[in-house]
Amino acid sequence: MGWSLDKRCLAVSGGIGGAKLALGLTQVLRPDQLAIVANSGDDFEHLGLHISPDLDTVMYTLADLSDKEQGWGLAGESWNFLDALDSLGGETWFKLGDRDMATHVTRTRLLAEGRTLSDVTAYLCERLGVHHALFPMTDDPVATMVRLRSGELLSFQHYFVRDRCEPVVAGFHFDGIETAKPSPPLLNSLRDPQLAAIVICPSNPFVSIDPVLAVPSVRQELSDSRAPVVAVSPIVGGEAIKGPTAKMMDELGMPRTALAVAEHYKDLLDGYILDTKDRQLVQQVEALGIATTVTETVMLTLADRRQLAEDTLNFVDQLQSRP
Ligand code: FO1
Repeated sequence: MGWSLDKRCLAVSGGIGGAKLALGLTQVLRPDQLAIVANSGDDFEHLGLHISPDLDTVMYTLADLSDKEQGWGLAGESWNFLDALDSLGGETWFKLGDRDMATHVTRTRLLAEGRTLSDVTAYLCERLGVHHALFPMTDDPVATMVRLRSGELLSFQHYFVRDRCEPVVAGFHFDGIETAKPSPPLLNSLRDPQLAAIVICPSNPFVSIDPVLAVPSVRQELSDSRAPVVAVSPIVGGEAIKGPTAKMMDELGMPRTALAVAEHYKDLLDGYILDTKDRQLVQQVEALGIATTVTETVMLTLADRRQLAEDTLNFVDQLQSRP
């Protein structure tokens, strides 16, 4: 793989699925070669705490501290705080483990002291031994809202956790996005002359990737960058590996195919990575003007994560850096 030390990669990630590829990329790229921007549209105030679920999911995954079955939260967690909160009649639908609480309390304290979300994330990563750069899409407040077919607007975590993704969606709204500015580290990464790849990880396109792309000027920066933009399909054989992506596509009237996701990202992409199960879609994706490659994209082991990362970077190398 021709990744000389002066070439850099920016990965765009949401929660669980994206974090797996982000981890794979950390296995093949040095800290100064890889930066990860995470969705902060899932962030919300809960019990007086500022909670950043996707940033924490990526951070814990890179720190090798995450609960591997759940994908979010910490391994070996205890739940005494939540039990005590329950006995006091507090809200317990959003599961906050005892060790996880330390992260939320620390983030809330540092934000209250005037630190930016980017700075707080860098502080937490440094304390947890995460050496690759991880930062939010913006330091400004953005709240992903889910518009239901009933017309009701639901906050993301109410939709995702409290209501277990059961309501029927009609669309999404990113509250505050109009005045949000890209976070300084994101802007630095997008404008880095040594940026040689932008990888959209296999996260939910609507509620994990779209909020990042919706931050004003991000799309423009992406198209101005010489770095090829490639995405790994989050849909394999008509199903999402985890989460509500396929259900959302049904409810949005989109076919639940990897091709439909390529069309969703169309204007941005130079390349698209299909799973071997979707090999038959190559011609249709290429008809969109997007180069494709086919590989195993289902990541069950760390070796799978590393392999997909290598396949992704090799694919980028094949794509000419744009003029
Ligand atoms: N996801 C759940 O499905 N149930 C939970 O109780 C839950 C708690 C939780 C606590 C901290 C945190 O950082 C993430 C948590 N998540 C939980 C995941 C969270 O809902 C994210 O929004 C998803 O990962 C989707 O991005």
